[in-house]
Amino acid sequence: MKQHVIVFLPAHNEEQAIGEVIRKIPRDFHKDVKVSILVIDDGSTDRTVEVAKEAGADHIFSKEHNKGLGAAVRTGLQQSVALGADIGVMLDADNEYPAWQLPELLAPLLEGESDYVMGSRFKGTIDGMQLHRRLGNYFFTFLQSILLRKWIYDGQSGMRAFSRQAMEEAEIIHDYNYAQVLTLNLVRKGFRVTEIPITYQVRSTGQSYIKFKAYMTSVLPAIVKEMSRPVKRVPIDYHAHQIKPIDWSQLHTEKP
Ligand SMILES: Nc1nc2c(ncn2[C@@H]2O[C@H](COP(=O)(O)OP(=O)(O)OP(=O)(O)O)[C@@H](O)[C@H]2O)c(=O)[nH]1
Ligand SMILES: [Mg+2]
Repeated sequence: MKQHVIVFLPAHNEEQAIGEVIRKIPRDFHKDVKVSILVIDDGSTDRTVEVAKEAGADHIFSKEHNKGLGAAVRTGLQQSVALGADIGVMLDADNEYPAWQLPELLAPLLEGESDYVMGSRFKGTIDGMQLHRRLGNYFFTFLQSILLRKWIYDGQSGMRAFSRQAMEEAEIIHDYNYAQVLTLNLVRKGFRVTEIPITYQVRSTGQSYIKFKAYMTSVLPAIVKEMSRPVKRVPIDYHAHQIKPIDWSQLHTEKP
């Protein structure tokens, strides 16, 4: 059965980057995969929405006020389900992540091997990440590995794919961020997580959202809160998005 993939981009004042990101998203790479694009505009005050429309976004969901990245990703998951997505993909709008690797990100879902796929920068290549960012990423990734008793390479990736069931069950318990609490939530519910290597290049435009103090005072307590909550394991349909037989030649795109 044809799989409808919705790629959603959380965006706050990304007018300089979002157009290129949208144009880079491969849309016709497999006869059984349809790709649509949804922008979650988190109260942008610049031309993010206009630029996204011009570049070919199919849906725009605008929040009147800036609510934070965690809230934006929560909305992205909910709206993707509401729009009828079989698979949802979250992609940062700042042009740091390789949109061209979308088929590789989807492959474990389309093969029925995973429910939640993260693009891993530390399994792939990284261009320009500052030392303190790198250390912060190592720390929060290691913390998640310990808490889940499962080795993770990159817990803060801005490129992830979700099965429909994972989107429906995912709970993001704070508005500031999603990266860690979402993985802790889904893995504890029994969803299978996979990481694939991606190429990453630090942003050259716009403004970073990460502020050290806010990150520590919001993210650490949220991790404690998520881990103290009981969550129910979910009966998972392991083959919900499997395409049979998978035509590999169609799932390959070249780096532009
Ligand atoms: N600045 C900001 N970005 C948001 C917000 N909500 C959603 N976003 C988007 O979330 C994505 C990730 O934000 P980034 O600031 O790039 O966070 P990051 O990639 O962890 O940090 P950098 O390494 O500095 O890029 C981008 O596409 C932003 O446009 C928000 O409230 N503020
Ligand atoms: Mg970024």
